[in-house]
Amino acid sequence: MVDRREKVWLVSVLIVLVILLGSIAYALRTGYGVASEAIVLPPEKAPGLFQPGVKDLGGGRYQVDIIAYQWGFRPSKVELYNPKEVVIRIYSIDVIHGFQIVGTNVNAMVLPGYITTIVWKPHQSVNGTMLAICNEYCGIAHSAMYMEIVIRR
Ligand SMILES: [Cu+2]
Repeated sequence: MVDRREKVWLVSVLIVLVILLGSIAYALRTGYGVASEAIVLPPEKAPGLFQPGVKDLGGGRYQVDIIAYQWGFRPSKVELYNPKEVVIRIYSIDVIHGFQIVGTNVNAMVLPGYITTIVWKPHQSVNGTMLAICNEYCGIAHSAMYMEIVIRR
């Protein structure tokens, strides 16, 4: 004879199991994965295809291509004049790094072999020198890994 409380627990566990397996089956069927804007770029092809620097796309739009390495960013400083939209693309040439612009919601993980793309729309009040740091521990001099983004209005 099964106790009533045992039945409740048994049914609860079965419900959770059905939801879990159903979620996994749904994810596998629909191809759900980790949300990402990452573009695959094999390291051997990167030197010719990914050049660090700032491109002025006009109308306050910029594309900033950054290489992350142990232990810095190249370029180490960029200047943007009255930016409305900044497409930041980051490529790591060695290990996993992070990219965070302090005081903003720009925060991404940079995996070697992928171009990480972030679109940043700096608020009109953003002015002066912004600090961008690596926030994934990447080695002994990780704490010294940063770059400056100078916004001029
Ligand atoms: Cu780091």
